[in-house]
Amino acid sequence: MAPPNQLGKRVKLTQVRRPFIIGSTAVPFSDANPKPPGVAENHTHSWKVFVKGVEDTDITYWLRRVQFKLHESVPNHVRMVDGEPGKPFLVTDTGWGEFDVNVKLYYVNESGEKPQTTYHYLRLHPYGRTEEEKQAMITEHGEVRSWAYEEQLFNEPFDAFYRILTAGAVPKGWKPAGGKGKGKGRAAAQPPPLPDPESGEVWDRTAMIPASNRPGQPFSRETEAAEIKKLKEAQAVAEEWTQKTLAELKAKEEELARLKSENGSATTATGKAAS
Ligand code: SLL
Repeated sequence: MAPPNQLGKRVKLTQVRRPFIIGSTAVPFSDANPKPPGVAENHTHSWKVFVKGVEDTDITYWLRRVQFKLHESVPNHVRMVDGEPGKPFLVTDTGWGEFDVNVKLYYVNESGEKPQTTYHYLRLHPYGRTEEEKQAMITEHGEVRSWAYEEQLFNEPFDAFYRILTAGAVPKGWKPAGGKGKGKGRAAAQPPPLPDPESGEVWDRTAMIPASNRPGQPFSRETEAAEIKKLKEAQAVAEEWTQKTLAELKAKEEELARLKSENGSATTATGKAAS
């Protein structure tokens, strides 16, 4: 971490959000995915676990390195991966079992942020709440994907880091043409103007997400809309249950009140009779 006095002040009342993906992909060994020589007899799958940008955009301008802590049965189970611009932070290996991967994110020095830990469960087998969901996961070579959309929030970032985060969007993989942006090459170094927000294009150094899904790019506004629809439907079901339960409760309370009053008048009647 850079010493705090070099980071400037914190930018108050400001939050910068950056989407990213944590995921794993596993494939069972088969003719289509042969076991490499030297891999242990009991290993059944090859797998990879990664942290990367949505649409494979660069995230190394805010994320410097990732430590993947694997299950202790995996040789050399703590893997440190340094960022390479535009490439995922990636670990590949083989094994026989599923486990929780401890994923520690190290931010760029200018951020002044401490590392943060998150988790990802490495899946080898199709999963889901229903048999149908599990079946839907099975692909041609038995590949199992467990990918999650995440958002990194930077609250009141330091001035120097805020400037890095907001230095300006550039098309994916864009490099200034000619030199390092000094002297003559300078005009050519300006990135083109931003695309129309509705175009669905995704640029580096932004929080953009694509308009629709494509193979290998499952997170988009389309996915978001489908998720919102599912949540609304679930909310409607939950509300219906609540109404039904409340109606039942009311009926029971009325019944209780009726029985109590019947009981009360019976006691009074008995009391009167006895006196
Ligand atoms: C289980 N909770 O007990 C899991 C642990 C561990 C899987 C699974 C090691 C591979 C290797 C491996 O696949 N470990 O020997 O390199 O089911």
